[in-house]
Order: sequence, then structure tokens, then C-alpha cells
Amino acid sequence: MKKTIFIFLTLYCFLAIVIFAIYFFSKKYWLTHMFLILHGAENLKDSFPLNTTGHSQVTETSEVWVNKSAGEESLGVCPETPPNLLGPFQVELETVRTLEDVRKQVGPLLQVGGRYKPPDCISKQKVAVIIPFRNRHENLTHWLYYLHPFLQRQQLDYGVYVINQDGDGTFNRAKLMNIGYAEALKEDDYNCFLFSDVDLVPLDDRNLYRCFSNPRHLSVAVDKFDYKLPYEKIFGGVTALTKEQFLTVNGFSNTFWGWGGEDDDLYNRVMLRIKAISRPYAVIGRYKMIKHERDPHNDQNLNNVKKLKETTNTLDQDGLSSLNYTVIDITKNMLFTFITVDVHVPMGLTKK
Ligand code: UDH
Ligand code: MN
Repeated sequence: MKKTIFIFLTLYCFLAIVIFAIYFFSKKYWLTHMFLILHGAENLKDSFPLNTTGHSQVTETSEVWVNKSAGEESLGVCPETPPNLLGPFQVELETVRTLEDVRKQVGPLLQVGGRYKPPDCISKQKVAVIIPFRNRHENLTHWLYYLHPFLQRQQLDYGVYVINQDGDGTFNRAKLMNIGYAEALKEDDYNCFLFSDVDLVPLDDRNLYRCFSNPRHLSVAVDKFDYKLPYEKIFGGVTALTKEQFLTVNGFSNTFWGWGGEDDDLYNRVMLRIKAISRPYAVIGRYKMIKHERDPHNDQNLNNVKKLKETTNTLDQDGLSSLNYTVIDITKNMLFTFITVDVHVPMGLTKK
């Protein structure tokens, strides 16, 4: 009899443990999933809404996507407002910095190719940061020194792609952006593209480097322009578009050779197809532009001004749909992925 009671009790305990374990794990699973579903389905309010004076601006909500991979099931979605932001911070560009210094300071948290994921939460977007580049190594070092910690404080899942134009033919900023988009997508399923000049260092980390429900112009208050928009429709410097928004406007034009116009053409594309942009408040969208002269082989091109009248007619043929280039080299280090490309400079523009 005693033996039967003992066996019965043992079985009873075992069953209770099994039932408890099933209950515990399923609850954790459902809690995580309810959290993701609730936050994923909601269009969360932009914590830093727009200056409403601009005619083209609308109040924004930020989009929510979730990128989960194996081993991340138990992490929650990153909060809408990152908890460790500094707000305004000091930027000092006099110190001579080497890539090695920067690597020592900000490298340890990164993965090869300048990739980062927040360790404690799942970022809602996967952001490819695209930098058009030629011969601005000092600028790039400063940019990396300030931007990696900045992007990490924002809990972004991101990768940095420096798109280096090969040779000394006329520079083409916009085409390099399109190439960056195409090359980044070959590496990962990015859903947000952050296009940044190499010389623009943000001064406030509340200026979120993520995508919003309208294409976003982030560099609204640059020191070079007295911390004001030089003109209302400016869409150059730093911009962010979702993959869908970028596809909707067929990317940038590939045919703006030399300085000027390509950013205004993108503005036209956005206005034709999406009809609205967003911006952070000027008090947040503050930047220092690292001092520089106009580069060689990037003279102002007055033909670009004429082309701006033609955006309606050229949008469909000229852009991502007609992009052609040759990759010469891809080098990865801890701070960035450096992609050298032949942008196929037309005859006659190969040297100036
Ligand atoms: N760039 C290079 N190397 C070059 C030329 C340009 O890396 O030889 C890249 C670099 O990322 C640079 C960006 O292209 O930051 C833009 O070039 P820029 O810095 O010479 O342009 P600028 O500062 O433009 O003059 C500021 C915006 C002006 C208003 C927009 C007018 N539509
Ligand atoms: Mn500049």
C-alpha cells in the first residue's frame, strides 16, 4: 500500500512539473508575441514631430517593422524613444583622429562591415547608412567617430556602406546613393535607407536615423547655413527613405554629374509620387558640416538646373530602373563596408 501511494505521489509531482513547465513556456511565448503584435500593428506617434510651418510637412508617425532572427525570440521590441539618448552633445573636429583610434574606441561593439544590432532589444527597422565618397578620408574618420556611438544610442540595427567613386571623372553623388541602395540589399534585407554626406555630423541624438511614414529630411539646421534651411525645398545632406518610398520614386536620378541639383530632383520625385516629406524640429536637426573646399572634378553643373524642370518626364526611365555600374572592390573592416565602383562616367566628363 505504502509503495502504491509513493508511486502515485511521484507521478503526481512529475505531472505537476510538466504541466507547470508547459504553462510557463507557452505564457512567455505568448507574452512576447502579443507584445510584438501590439507594437508591430500600431503606428506609434513620432516623438519628435514636425515644425508645422513648412507647407510640405505633415505630422509624422514612424513605421514599425520587426526583424527577428534565431536566438532573439525572448527579446522585446526596442522602445519607441531610446532610453539612453544624450540630447545635444559636443562635437569637436580639431583633434586629428586616425581610423585606428576610432576602431579602438568604437570598434569593439561592432561586427565586420560596420554592422550593429542592439544587444538588449529587437530594432524595428534595419537601416543601411549610405555615404557617397571620394577622397574625404579625414571627414570619414570624424563621421565614424561620432556616428557609431550616436547610432548605437538610438538602438538601431544598422550597417555603414561607404560608396567610393573610382577614378577622377566628374563626381555623381546621386548615382552613388543608388548604388549603395542596390549593394546594401545584396547583403541584407534592409527596409530603411539613410543617405548621408560624409561631412555632416549631427549635434543632437534625438534626431533619429530611422525611417518615417514620409521621406525624411534630417539635416535641417546646418552651421554652414546659420542653422536654418537655406531654402524651403532643400532635400540634401541627410535623408531617410524606406525601401518602399525609395522604390516608389525610382531612387535618385543617375544623370546629375557634378555639383548641384540631384537633391532637388529627389525632392521633385517625392512630391510627384508621395506628396509629402517630414523633418525634425530645427532645434533637434542641428549639424556641423566639416569645413571643406569644393572638391576637384565636382564643379557646379548648370545643366543640372535645367534638368530640374524635367523630373516628371524623366522619373520613370532614369533611376533605380536604369542603374548600371561596375563594382571594382568591396573591403570590409570593423567600422564600415567600403565599396569602390566605376560609375560609368560619360565620355567628355572623364576629366576636367
Ligand atoms: N563627395 C565626396 N568627394 C567629392 C565630392 C563629394 O566624398 O569629391 C561627397 C561627400 O559625401 C560630400 C557630398 O558628396 O559631403 C556632397 O558634396 P559637398 O560636401 O561638396 O556638397 P556641399 O557641402 O553641399 O557643397 C551642401 C548642400 C548644398 C545645398 C544643396 C543644393 N541643392
Ligand atoms: Mn559638404
